[in-house]
Amino acid sequence: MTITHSQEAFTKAQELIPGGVNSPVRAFKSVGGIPRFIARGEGAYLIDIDDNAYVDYVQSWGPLIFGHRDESIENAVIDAVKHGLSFGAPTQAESDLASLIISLYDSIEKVRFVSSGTEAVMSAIRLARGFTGRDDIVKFTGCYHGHSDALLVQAGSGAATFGTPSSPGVPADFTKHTLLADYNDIESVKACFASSEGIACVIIEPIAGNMGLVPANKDFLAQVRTLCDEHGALLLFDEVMSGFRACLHGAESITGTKPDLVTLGKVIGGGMPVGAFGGRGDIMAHLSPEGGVYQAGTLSGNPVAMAAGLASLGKLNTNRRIFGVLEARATRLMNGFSDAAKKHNIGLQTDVRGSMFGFFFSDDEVTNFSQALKSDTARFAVFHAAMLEAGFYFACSQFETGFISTAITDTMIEATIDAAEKIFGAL
Ligand code: KE4
Repeated sequence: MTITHSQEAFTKAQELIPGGVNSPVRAFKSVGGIPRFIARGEGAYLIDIDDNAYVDYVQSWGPLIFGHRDESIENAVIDAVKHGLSFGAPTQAESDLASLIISLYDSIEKVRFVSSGTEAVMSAIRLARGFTGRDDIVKFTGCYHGHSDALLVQAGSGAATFGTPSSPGVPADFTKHTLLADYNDIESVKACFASSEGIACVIIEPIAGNMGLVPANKDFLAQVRTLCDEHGALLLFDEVMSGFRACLHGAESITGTKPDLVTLGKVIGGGMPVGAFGGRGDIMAHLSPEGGVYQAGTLSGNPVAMAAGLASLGKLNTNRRIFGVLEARATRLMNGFSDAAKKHNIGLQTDVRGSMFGFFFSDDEVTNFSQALKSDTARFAVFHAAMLEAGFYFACSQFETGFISTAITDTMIEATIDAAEKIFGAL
């Protein structure tokens, strides 16, 4: 496979843009090699500027559940563009998408649109703090909630549950109210509540996708809910990735635990920049201009982005069997990987939630971030490069999630399994 044009483009891009990319994970730093510069997407495929085609299991990190250039989404966007790009004034499309989301999430009574998942989470945290009058929040190691200051934290030294900045440029003062717990470990959550004057909210990816795919244990989520209720804290499900990817009615519908607030993104924008946060009406009523918690955005609810989101979500809503089809394909893919790994005595852990799938090169089950960190990332990097060379485009980090789109066929799944089996044999 020749990648001359991507090599040249990457060299040039690095002179212009830090790391040559506009989001760090795209630089292939954790897997090595040259990131492919994409010319276009077609259905299940990405085509790079050297005209190599890849079956795309990343789908822009989740948004493209119908694959690339879905006709109905494309037509909706083109039609919206012909009415104007942006108005900075309310449009019917915003109410239509809001109404659809509210109809699908039992926990969402009102919703506010923004332009990214980061913005959605940052705003929801401010709302939780404004509603409760409390400053402290709890997050989990291994969960990613966008790059706002208070959420760029890692475990403090020793047994401390308070967060310390994980990025230069974040003042310690900005993370001193962020407490860290361990995923699927209720004792660590209790420790946070015990060491705080008052928790505003617990934020969690109920189906974690940013340490690899690590779903929360149902009983654990129920215990977190109980702790929040006992202490008057809000429970915030960050479903920017899992929303409308795991199922149609939110993690609450498959875990049985109902949050107070939810953040969404990716699929609800159909590939255009959209984030959203919503939840209980009495909480959302505290948001400006109804209440005092300020939040705003020039392109929030952009009509072209709303059109893409409505087309994407509308199609999911009228074709609900899609989730069963996608889950069956994801399950086939992961079972195929498991069988191939066993055949070559390679330790592989796999999991599936709807159209989301994940795998770790590890002999042991992965239920939290410290276990995920023990996986063989060097082996993952070799696998990633070899699959790319074979024409299969997987996430360029072990700590990400893969996705199935409706454009990926059973034949493509079988070809992917065959390629993986050959690569496992050579590992
Ligand atoms: P954005 O600001 O990237 O739209 O959303 C942030 C975010 C918030 N919450 C969750 C659960 C998320 O997964 C994300 C973003 N996901 C990553 C993929 N792991 C985006 C890809 C990237 O950073 O380039």
